[in-house]
Amino acid sequence: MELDLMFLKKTPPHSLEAERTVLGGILVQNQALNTVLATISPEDLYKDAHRIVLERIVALVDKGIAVDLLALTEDLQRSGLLEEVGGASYLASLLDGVPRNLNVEYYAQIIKADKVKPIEVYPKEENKHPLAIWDVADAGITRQGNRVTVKMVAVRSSFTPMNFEVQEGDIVTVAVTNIEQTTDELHGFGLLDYNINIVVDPGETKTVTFTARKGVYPYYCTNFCSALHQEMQSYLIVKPR
Ligand SMILES: [Cu+2]
Repeated sequence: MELDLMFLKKTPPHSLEAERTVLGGILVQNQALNTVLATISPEDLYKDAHRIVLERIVALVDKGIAVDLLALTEDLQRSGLLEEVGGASYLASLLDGVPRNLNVEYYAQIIKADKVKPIEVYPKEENKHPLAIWDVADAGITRQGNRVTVKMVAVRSSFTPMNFEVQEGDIVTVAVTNIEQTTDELHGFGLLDYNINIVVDPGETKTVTFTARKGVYPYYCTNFCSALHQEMQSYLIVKPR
C-alpha cells in the first residue's frame, strides 16, 4: 500500500508546565531572564497570570532590582495585581520542582512551539492535490491500461462513487477527498482486506494504491463522523480476468 501524506499534523505540547518552569527558573536565577527573552516575550505566554508575572519581572530587572519570590510578591501587591496572578501561594508554587541545573532555554522553546496552532480544517482553496474533487458529480473511475484511478468524495454520510468495479490485477489508486469544511469532521477510509485504513481531515485529499484481487470487499468510514456513520460503507467489486 502506498500512502501519500500530503500534510503532516503535529499536536503541540501543552505549555503551562513549561511556562511555570520558566518563571520559576527566572526567580531562582535572574540571569536566566536574558536567555528566556532571547526566545520568547511575555505575550507568548498562554496564561494571563504568567504573562503578568513575566512583565513585572522584566520591569523590576530593568530597574536593577534582584527579583526573588519576596521582591516579586511585594511588587505585585503594590501594583494591585497579586490576586489576579493567583496570590502569594501561586507565586510560591512556581518554584516547586524547579531543577537546580535548569535548562531554561529548553522550556522557553517549548512555549514557542505551543504557539504553532494545528490546522483543524484544510481550506478548499489550499488543497492542491491533483486528484482532489469537490463535487460528487466529478467522482468516478478512469482507466489507463490496467491502472485505475478512482476520484472519491467522502461527506456525511456516504462515499461517492458507491460500489465501484475493477478487474483482477488492476493497479487501483483511490483518491479520497473529504469535502467537509467543518472542524472535527474527519472521515476514515478503511479497505481492511487490503490492510488499508486512512483518516482524511476536512478539506484534505489522500490516496491509497493497491493491486486488486478478485472478490467483493467492503470499504467503510473508520472514523465516527455522524449519527449515520455506520451507513457510510460500500463495496469494491473485483471481477476475475
Ligand atoms: Cu464516519
